[in-house]
Amino acid sequence: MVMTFEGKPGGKGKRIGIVAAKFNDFVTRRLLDGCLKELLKHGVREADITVARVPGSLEIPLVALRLAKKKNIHAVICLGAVIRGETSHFDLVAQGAAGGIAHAALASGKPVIFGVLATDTVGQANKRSDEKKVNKGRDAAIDALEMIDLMARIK
Ligand code: INI
Repeated sequence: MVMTFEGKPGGKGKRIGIVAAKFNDFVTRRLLDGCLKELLKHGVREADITVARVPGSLEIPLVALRLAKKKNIHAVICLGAVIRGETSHFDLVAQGAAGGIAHAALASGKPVIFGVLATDTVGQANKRSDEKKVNKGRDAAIDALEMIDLMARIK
């Protein structure tokens, strides 16, 4: 018999940290809105959500690790927007953020979710942070809750 583990995204009693970059705020504020709404919809209490705003995506990993190491935080969600058209060092910023966020998860042993958009154009970033349709902040909220449950199931 194959043992299969899968998490379910329940928010009751869950304490979540969110780190959101201010760079490209016109995108990240919509990711943050989508993320917060989804967490509340799943039963996470407002008082159990901590939000930290950092200058840019490169500052996300340090703060994500700080939050993830806190006893009273179950998972951290990282939100940012790196847009190629706007920067020549796109790859450095995108890869630095991705590597640092993965490190924060491994170093803390908790889910640290990658909700950083890396797009070629502003149009693509807008499309992935839509209030009504696709919103990667909303997806990141579900991923965080699912991962918390999955980690609890795998002892
Ligand atoms: N930060 C982003 O979040 N997105 C970007 O597109 C971006 N660009 O274009 O450079 C960006 N740069 C800032 C970087 O994350 C740091 O805040 C900065 O280098 C200071 O460490």
